[in-house]
Amino acid sequence: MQLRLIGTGGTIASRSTPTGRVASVTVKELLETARAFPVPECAEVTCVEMGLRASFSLGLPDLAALAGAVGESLRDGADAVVITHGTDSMEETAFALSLVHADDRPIVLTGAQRPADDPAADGPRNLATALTWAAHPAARGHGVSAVFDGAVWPAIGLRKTDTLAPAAFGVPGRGPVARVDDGRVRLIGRPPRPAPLISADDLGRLPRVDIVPLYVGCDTALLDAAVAAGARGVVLCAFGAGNAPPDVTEAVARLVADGVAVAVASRVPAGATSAAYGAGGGADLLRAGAVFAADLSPWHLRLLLAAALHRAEGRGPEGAAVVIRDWLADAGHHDAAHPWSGHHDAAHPGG
Ligand code: DAS
Repeated sequence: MQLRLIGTGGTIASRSTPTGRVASVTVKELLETARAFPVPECAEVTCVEMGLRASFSLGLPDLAALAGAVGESLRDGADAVVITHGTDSMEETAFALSLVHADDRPIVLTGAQRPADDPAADGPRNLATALTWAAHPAARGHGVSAVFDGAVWPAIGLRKTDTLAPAAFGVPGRGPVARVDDGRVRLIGRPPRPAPLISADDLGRLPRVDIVPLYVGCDTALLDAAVAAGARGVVLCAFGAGNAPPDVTEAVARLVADGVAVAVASRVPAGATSAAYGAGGGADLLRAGAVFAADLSPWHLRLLLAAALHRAEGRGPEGAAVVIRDWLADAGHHDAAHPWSGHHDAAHPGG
């Protein structure tokens, strides 16, 4: 059993300094600290250092490089890849990798909420747990997952749900796919796994997609600014199940007509979007040409929309919407058509 361990930095690799926490612990050192806990004895672990970075400073070219390193590790014959990563953007990296990798061999991310020099550091145990899950036969076919505080979470739907607590992650509305307790794996479920949409290199050249939050009293200034900055797509972080004030909905119709793709996620952490309300709300957003994307978080939907625009090159917002709907169906979201979807593609209301 060959495991490849890739270090990218984050709190798991950080120590306190007079100017704040800074990543300075190499992935080899992290592996040594993890050996204080049960780690798979049958596995030979080789380490690759990709940089000691805070995950809140990563960009898509960094994710492309990481996806490339994962692909290289698999081509080298690794049976699984474990990545140490900052928690702040782990959900985006995990989702981005899931858009790229089709292999049955597991890709597992982990990190820590407490730095390496904390007397109660959680990183060593998390890393040992991640190695145990990665090496276990039950992990095969799961695609990308994240291991934290004994729970194994799927990449799709993953969210950081607590700023500081050791149980930092969750998939709202669903449970973990497995638990690992004292080196023993307990499998809970296996969510559907859509086929990859893009290559590792594509990740570094996706079109710009911005996320625009909606809030009481908001206007269309941020939406227009995103498009002026070059966004080819916008994700609305919308009210409730996917509603917007009427002037935002009017602006969405204008943008879609101009070839800008608009997708709808919710400000609410759990539950699916649903194009239910008129008076400028979700039903009108749907008629304006926005695509609804089940319960994807704004951060995941931003990556999915960018990948869909890349895939649908030249086919505009409707081409991207088709890619998103197909992907959502493969991910298990089988929504019935909305009777109120009006003139806009009533047979495919957008998830
Ligand atoms: N919040 C820190 C972490 O958990 C910083 C980061 O994401 O890199 O790693």
